[in-house]
Amino acid sequence: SPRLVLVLGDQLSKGLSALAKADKERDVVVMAEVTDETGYVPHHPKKIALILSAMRHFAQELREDGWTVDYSKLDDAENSGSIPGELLRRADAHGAREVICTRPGEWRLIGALDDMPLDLTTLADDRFIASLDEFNDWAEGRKELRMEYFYREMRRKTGLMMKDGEPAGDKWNFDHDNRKPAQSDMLRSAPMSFTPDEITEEVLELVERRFDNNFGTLRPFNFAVTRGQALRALDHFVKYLLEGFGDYQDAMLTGEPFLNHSLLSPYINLGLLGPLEVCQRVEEAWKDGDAPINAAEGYIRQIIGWREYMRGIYFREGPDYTSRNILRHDRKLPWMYWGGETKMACMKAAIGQTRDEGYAHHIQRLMVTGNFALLAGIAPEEVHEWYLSVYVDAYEWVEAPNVIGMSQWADGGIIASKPYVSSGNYINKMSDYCDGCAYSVKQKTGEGSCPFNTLYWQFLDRHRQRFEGNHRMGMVFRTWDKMDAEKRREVLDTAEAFLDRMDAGEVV
Ligand code: FAD
Ligand code: DLZ
Ligand code: SF4
Repeated sequence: SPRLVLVLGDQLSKGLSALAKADKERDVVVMAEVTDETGYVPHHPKKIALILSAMRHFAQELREDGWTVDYSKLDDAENSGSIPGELLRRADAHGAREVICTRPGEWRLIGALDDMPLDLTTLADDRFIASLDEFNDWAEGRKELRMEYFYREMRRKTGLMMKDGEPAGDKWNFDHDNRKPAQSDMLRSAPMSFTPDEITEEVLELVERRFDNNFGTLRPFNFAVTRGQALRALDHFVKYLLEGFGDYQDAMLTGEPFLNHSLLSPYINLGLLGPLEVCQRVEEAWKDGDAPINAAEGYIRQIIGWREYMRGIYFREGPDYTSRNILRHDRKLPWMYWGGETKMACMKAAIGQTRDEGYAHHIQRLMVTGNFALLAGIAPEEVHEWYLSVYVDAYEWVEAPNVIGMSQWADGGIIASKPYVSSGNYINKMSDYCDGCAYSVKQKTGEGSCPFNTLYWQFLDRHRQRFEGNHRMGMVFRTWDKMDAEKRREVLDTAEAFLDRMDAGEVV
């Protein structure tokens, strides 16, 4: 009898370990659209559409390659609604007992598969540069798991931008060149966009019918849904946008949701592009003189450094990671995150483009919506669910360490040596948002002052015991202590009043 080969929605790679182990002549590939996966959080409609359309296209390509594929559509009458359910159903139909899978990217699903009454062989997901063993070996015995050191190992391992064992340009990291604010530039290319074909159109109608109430705008839908298209998107980025990536990677501009970012994370995370091939393409552009070293190095670091490091942490820390809450934050996520009104121009811009595009770039996620949630003391689990829902590239293995660890400091500093908090000043420096805001970034307290300004101090005051001893934060506490007592009182009162109004559901 055949074995079943599970291919999940984010495992759309021809070289997937489960496929490599299987026999085209004998085995049956199982792919399934199921309500368990489309419903564990209220995913953005663009995210659901991308995954389902890419799955349908991938199934078609597998069939063209000669595989037998049992594909379950979400609307099929017999659909059991879960991945284990669909495997059991297919096992019955074929008289099969054995299932081969590549390890899923989420503890929830790993557990569900392990509980199945079938013979399961789980293979490592080798679409990453570092295996989990390699990451754990690197982490073992270290007091601090700093990304920068892990990144250097990955540079050595891949040989990317290395010369005779030394980093190209004699520096590992060119980040200090990468903090320029951006100007509006009519000549900057937009990311590549693709017209939906028949398969995608059918999916869009399905998503419209079934997920109309989820936060997020479905149309226009212009994502790549095949590897071929994703490769064109990669080409487009390298040709037109990479050059300015380094300089402007931290900048934010009203009305320009993408700037020089690559928008490749959805495709890499789905398996349509491999992380190494993306980096090799970027390295090649640098070698050919088409991209400066700070752009190429910065980009490669995000992928072979941050992305791999986040995955290592997620699997190293275990299933309880998403419920960590070291700072004991328990405020409810305010309605503005789900599209409710806000007077804060930066939040409005970041959340607005998230609703429209399922996308915000790193600094918007970290220093606007993430910063605000941390300062306001929102429960990290709610913040985690929001990020997992609203971004097209969000899968728990990469989202949770970014949110729970990097952004909300809820893991107690495994990822970030100090919390990513800032006053309005940082946002003002890196964006043009403050120009059009109802609040004044220059004003430090009182009615009309930028909420980030007062919440920042209130956060530090609230968590003084924990952070005072952190050598990178001593300075800010000294600044706070130098303010006169009355001013400090006013700052704290303004912050409290703001939070009270927010909790009462007022538009803030
Ligand atoms: P670019 O700016 O063009 O960067 C290039 C690539 O580097 C990305 O495609 C991505 O693959 C990788 N990368 C960059 N930073 C990170 C990082 N911190 N972690 C992992 N990979 C990184 N990324 C996700 O893929 N999924 C998520 O759910 C996710 N959630 C995030 C939540 C928060 C609070 C924060 C601060 C960051 C999150 N990130 C997440 C990381 C990063 O913001 C996105 O990878 C990036 O914005 C994707 O857009 P891009 O492809 O245009 O990226
Ligand atoms: C995110 C997602 C969605 C929305 N739908 C499906 C689906 O219908 N079928 C499927 O196999 N996978 C889907 N996924 C991706 C899975 O949730 C993903 O494999 C796990 O979260 C592990 O990363
Ligand atoms: Fe955001 Fe404050 Fe600037 Fe308004 S003034 S855009 S709230 S940082």
